[in-house]
Amino acid sequence: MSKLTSNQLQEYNDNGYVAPIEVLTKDQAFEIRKEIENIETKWPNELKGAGRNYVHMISPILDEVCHNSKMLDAVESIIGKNILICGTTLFIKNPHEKGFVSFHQDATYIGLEPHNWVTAWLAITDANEENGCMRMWSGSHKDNIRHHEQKYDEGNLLTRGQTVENVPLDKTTPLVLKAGQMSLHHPTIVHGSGLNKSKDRRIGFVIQSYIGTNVEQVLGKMYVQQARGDDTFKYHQHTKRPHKIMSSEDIEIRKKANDDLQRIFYPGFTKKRDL
Ligand SMILES: O=C(O)CCC(=O)C(=O)O
Repeated sequence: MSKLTSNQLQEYNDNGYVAPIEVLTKDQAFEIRKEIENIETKWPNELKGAGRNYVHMISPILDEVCHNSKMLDAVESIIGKNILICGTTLFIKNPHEKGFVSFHQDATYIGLEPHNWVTAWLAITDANEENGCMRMWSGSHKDNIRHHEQKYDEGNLLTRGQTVENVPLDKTTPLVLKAGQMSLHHPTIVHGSGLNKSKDRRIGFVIQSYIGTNVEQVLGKMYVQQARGDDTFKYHQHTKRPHKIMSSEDIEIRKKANDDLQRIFYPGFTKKRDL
């Protein structure tokens, strides 16, 4: 078992995140990158915009990552042994593009209650200050949900450009990771990330999120897989794991899942981000 140590747990409780956690070797991370780029090459529209969600449903390789025992051991230390995979997202920032993520708290718009869940950000490439790694406002998870402006600003990778304004940058810490390492962050920590100013892509594969089976979706419907333990609550629709890349059956269920996710991200909003 590679559970979090008591120091790591303390770090998570005090700061709202813990990192780095070793998950994959650099070569294994590179294999994941190749899988992502293989999908982008063969199915060019599949991983654009909303297509960056629920990617584990169409690729056995990405699916396998979500069930990685090192990730699950660490997650279990935080949310307990009954764990569901409730969504994945690729946060890709290509060089020379305007992608950034405004400061926000995930719990504000994702509809998962209570907050017995944690987000795992796995670095597929290195993530550093030059290529726009996440910046965390340590300790901000201890406060309530803050006001978020819906800014819809160009390049913002968040759906509605949800933004906590006036975050003191000097109080935020860059979350630097090597390819294959992961961070875990709390539902209410304020975090964001800047532009990629390097010459290569920055890719994060994010399990968004691992949830305890006691967590409900209060804004709509999400599709889950059992990662560990039992689901006696049965709040969510369970889906089966993919056995081959892009099977038509998996594509269909992913489309449903993504349509439902859009309804969660845009409740009552007619304006949508340009994809
Ligand atoms: O990848 C990024 O830069 C931001 C990701 C993020 O906001 C998240 O995983 O909650």
